[in-house]
Amino acid sequence: MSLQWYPGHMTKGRRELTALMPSQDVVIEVLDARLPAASSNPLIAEIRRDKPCIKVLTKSDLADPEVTRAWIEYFQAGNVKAIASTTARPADTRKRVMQLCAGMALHRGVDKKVRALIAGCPNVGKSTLINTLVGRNVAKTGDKPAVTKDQQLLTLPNGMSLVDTPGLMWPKIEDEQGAFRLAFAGSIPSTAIDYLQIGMFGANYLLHRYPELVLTRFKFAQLPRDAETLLFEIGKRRGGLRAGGTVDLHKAAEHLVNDFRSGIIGAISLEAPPR
Ligand SMILES: Nc1nc2c(ncn2[C@@H]2O[C@H](COP(=O)(O)OP(=O)(O)OP(=O)(O)O)[C@@H](O)[C@H]2O)c(=O)[nH]1
Ligand SMILES: [Mg+2]
Repeated sequence: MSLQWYPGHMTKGRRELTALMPSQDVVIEVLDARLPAASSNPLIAEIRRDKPCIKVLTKSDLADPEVTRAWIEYFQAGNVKAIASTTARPADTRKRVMQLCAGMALHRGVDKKVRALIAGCPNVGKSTLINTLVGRNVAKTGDKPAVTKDQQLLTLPNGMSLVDTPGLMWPKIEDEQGAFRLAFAGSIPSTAIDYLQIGMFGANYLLHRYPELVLTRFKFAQLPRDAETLLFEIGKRRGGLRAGGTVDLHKAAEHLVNDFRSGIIGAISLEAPPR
């Protein structure tokens, strides 16, 4: 699967990010804690170069805590710091990001106001993080990709400036596994990729990596033998049985994708750091 989804505003977003970068002290790169590698946009690394960076692994409430810890450790290096965040603990996130920002912009002098920009791929939680840092809802958020279409500059009470930026996708996604992870988590819209394909990917992954969560969530006596059987069984349980005993697998896939995204199946990570 080679995927092409590159809305017009992303070309503008990329240009604006490049123009903004030189004036900034810190880049807050937002990654989805469930897929920190697949949601790392190489374009952002390219534009950032060696500017100090805080990698914020958002939605950590939805990710496998042990795997998230491994990612945090994996990312720490020189002028790159990594932390996990969740909307369940906003005060914690605010405090840690502020402390790191202050520490990383020290070269400009203690009395200088820190300038930070927030970047990342679509739907990872950039605007939500802005709202957490500002302490009220100043940026529009939504549970689908490409909600933010323009840069938004905000000033915090302490004088620090923060820029929210539109999610940036790659012009062409070549890595099939990465594309499936992004789609399963909701960073690629369901209009750009087939739901059934995403559902099959998810079903396969969950069966292999989190079988016990699958058993519990869908109350199976035994584990379905493959991805298609899992979708079939989900379809049956959710009233997707059609006349003649066939199941609408598309509907079943949609159920599985939505269950995963909402966290109802459990705390699940889609990838672990290389060892
Ligand atoms: N469970 C959970 N959901 C979160 C968290 N942070 C953000 N979200 C949800 O993720 C979705 C996307 O959040 P946004 O802040 O709009 O994402 P964005 O990166 O600004 O997206 P674009 O502007 O489209 O690029 C929203 O439905 C948020 O409520 C979190 O820590 N936990
Ligand atoms: Mg946004």
